[in-house]
Amino acid sequence: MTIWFATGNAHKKAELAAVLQEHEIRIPADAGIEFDPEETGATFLENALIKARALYRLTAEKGLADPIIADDSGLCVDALGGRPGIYSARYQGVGRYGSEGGKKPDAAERNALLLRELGDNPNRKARFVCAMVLLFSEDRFFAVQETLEGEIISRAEGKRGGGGFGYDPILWLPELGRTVAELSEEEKNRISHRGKAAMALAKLLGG
Ligand code: ITT
Repeated sequence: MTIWFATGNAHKKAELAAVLQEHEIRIPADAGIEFDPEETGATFLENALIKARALYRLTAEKGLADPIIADDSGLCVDALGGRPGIYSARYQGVGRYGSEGGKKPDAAERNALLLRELGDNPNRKARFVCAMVLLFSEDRFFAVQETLEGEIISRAEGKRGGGGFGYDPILWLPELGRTVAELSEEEKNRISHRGKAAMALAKLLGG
């Protein structure tokens, strides 16, 4: 079945497609659809629904009736009161979250900014959170939220690994002795917030 994934993030698409192998995953960019809805929600789930409904309207206008998946995700750091959380993509360091104007920091810069903000705080506990919805029409959907627990790597160590994206190089998984960026795509999908959420939806979708 064709499923539209309401994202502009190609890394997310690759991760979801690897779990939902039986299905054809399409993102707005695949069809030349401009897609950047304002994420005004107060929670991951609200933002996931905003994205899913926005793409549902756009595809319905084109006469398409395929299911929509959307994910809103981020890194929640305990010692920072759960920040950057829903603002992870817009994090600009020390409590600053930009949405427009100026040059936005790239992932490597955001990682460095976060390590600087956390400093040498001994409480390194953090988790990735992913809220994912499978939406069939405006008011019909399934929702799931999953996490991946870890610790922010020490400032001295900086970052480790070249896989994944975003904050993966700075989230250390003590049980595996590796950062998320040091996992293969398959390993990450097996344990990650997004992978586990996608597996739950895969069961609902069937083969
Ligand atoms: P869409 O909104 O278009 O889906 P996005 O990248 O802006 O793409 P979010 O609004 O959900 O997605 O922001 C999530 C941010 O949280 C993302 O840009 C990363 O910085 C971070 N993040 C989420 N999942 C991650 C993962 O698996 N590994 C590393 N960083 C992740």
